[in-house]
Amino acid sequence: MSGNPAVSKLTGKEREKALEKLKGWSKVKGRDAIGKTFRFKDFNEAFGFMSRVALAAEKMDHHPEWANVYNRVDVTLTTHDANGLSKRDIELAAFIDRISGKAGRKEA
Ligand code: H2B
Repeated sequence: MSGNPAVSKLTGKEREKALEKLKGWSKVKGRDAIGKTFRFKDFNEAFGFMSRVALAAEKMDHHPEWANVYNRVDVTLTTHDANGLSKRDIELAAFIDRISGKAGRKEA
């Protein structure tokens, strides 16, 4: 999907600045997206995290691509309407980091 003029792709400088502020997010290979893997104590904590993100995402009308296996949640952020990374992804990433506590860790 593309074509919502309200969201535009970040320019080179904008994305550099935005990514500097985020910890542990890395560029996804082969697409204009960022990703981070979160590990929790158990499934209950992982799913609690996902529930909190889901409620915020719905409010923001900006939704993550993600997968969960037991205590692990792999999150990918990109803006489908912009065909790439936009400031909405940065905002959602910052929110996710705030509520994830110390759980977030970059995948080795
Ligand atoms: N989430 C993400 N990640 N990218 C989008 O472009 C997007 C979205 N667009 N959530 C929203 C919903 C749009 O489809 C609705 C109609 O506002």
